Amino acid sequence: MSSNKTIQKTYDLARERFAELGVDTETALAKLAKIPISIHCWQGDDVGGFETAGAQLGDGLAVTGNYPGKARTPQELRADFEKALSVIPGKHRFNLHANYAEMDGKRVDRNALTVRQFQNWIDWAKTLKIGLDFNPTYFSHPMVKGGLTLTHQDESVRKFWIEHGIRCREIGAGIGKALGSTCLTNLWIPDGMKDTPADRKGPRLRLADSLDQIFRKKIDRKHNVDSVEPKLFGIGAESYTPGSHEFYLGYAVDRGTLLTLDAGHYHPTEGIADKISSVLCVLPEIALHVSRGVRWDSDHVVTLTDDLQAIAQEIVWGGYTDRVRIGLDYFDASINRVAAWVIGARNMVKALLLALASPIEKLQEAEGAGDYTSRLALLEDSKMLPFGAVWDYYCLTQNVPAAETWLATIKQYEAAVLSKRA
Ligand code: RNT
Ligand code: ZN
Repeated sequence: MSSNKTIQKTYDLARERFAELGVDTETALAKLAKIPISIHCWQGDDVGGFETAGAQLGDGLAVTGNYPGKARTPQELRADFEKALSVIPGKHRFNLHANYAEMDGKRVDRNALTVRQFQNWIDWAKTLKIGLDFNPTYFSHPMVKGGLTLTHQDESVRKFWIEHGIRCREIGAGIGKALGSTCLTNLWIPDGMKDTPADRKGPRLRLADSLDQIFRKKIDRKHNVDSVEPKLFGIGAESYTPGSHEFYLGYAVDRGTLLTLDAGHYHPTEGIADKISSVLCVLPEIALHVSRGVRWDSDHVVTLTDDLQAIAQEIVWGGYTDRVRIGLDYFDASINRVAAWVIGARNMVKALLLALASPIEKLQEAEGAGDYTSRLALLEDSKMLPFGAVWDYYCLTQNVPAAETWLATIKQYEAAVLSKRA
């Protein structure tokens, strides 16, 4: 592998090449260092959480694979994530789910959780100087009845889950206040129907009412902001999802929440990139769950696809870096989970770098002049620019391994730590 000197030399040449197209790579890297990615806790333990040992995942979510070494305790998950962070350039956030509560001996049910069950996470985040985000957990629980939560006909079921939503916003506010960094509390429910419903309206009206109860209390937006996450379908809910895109888009606009666009939640060929500027015409802020569906919402590890690049381009080229909270959402249990975190997160950062170092001014100039020939020509030729040299240099300046060399660190960790887990 290249020495630091080679990386520097290669970068110096690359920098000149980018400058020829009007791109200042120094500015691009300074901007890149300021974009946090909210990295999801649930890749580390297959969405298991720590409420009860060996919780059964279901309710539309599925993790496949049984690669050894998954985190079995909060301590292990924290250590694994620290290892991942040590090879991801930039300053990022950690995205918790309510089922990662630490009970400290006495079991607290979802409708009674408080920030106390997350104090260890807060203390840990403080020592790492990172922000935390949060999610209510509307799955893997006996009160999910027939796959339904906030839309259930039975008021007692809805009430339980409304209380859970209320508690989670309070927890989000507590987290945001304690860390001095606004927490995003993102709400997704699995509710839906396997087969053709006879009533599409009722569940939606109940969902709107449940959400209104959850969001009734005003919370200082400095500490917590709320978001709602639409979905087209889930396993076992193929025919109908009350919380559809149109439902939540309208809800977010009307009630002033954020909207979370998950890359796996639309028709298989429908990307979320084009939705970003569309919804940001009306919403002040949105959140993303960057994921990769393969044939369905399969939550594969994020790779550097055209879809990912289109998402990053829209955020960067639209000037939206302060209005889009970028988060990751995938879970793969068939490979080393720490590596899965790293690969997906590094790819997200790479995609942002590609967008930041693109000759966007020249592209927009050509477009403005109606010269679509030049636009297409430059768009295609710019794909051959020496981005790799800039990426390696960025890793160097961020004190993380460049190119493929990070893997050795994770393999060592696997041999020393992960492989010893039963
Ligand atoms: C499910 C949603 C949701 C979950 C996480 C675990 O389809 O994408 O965001 O993946 O909350
Ligand atoms: Zn999601």
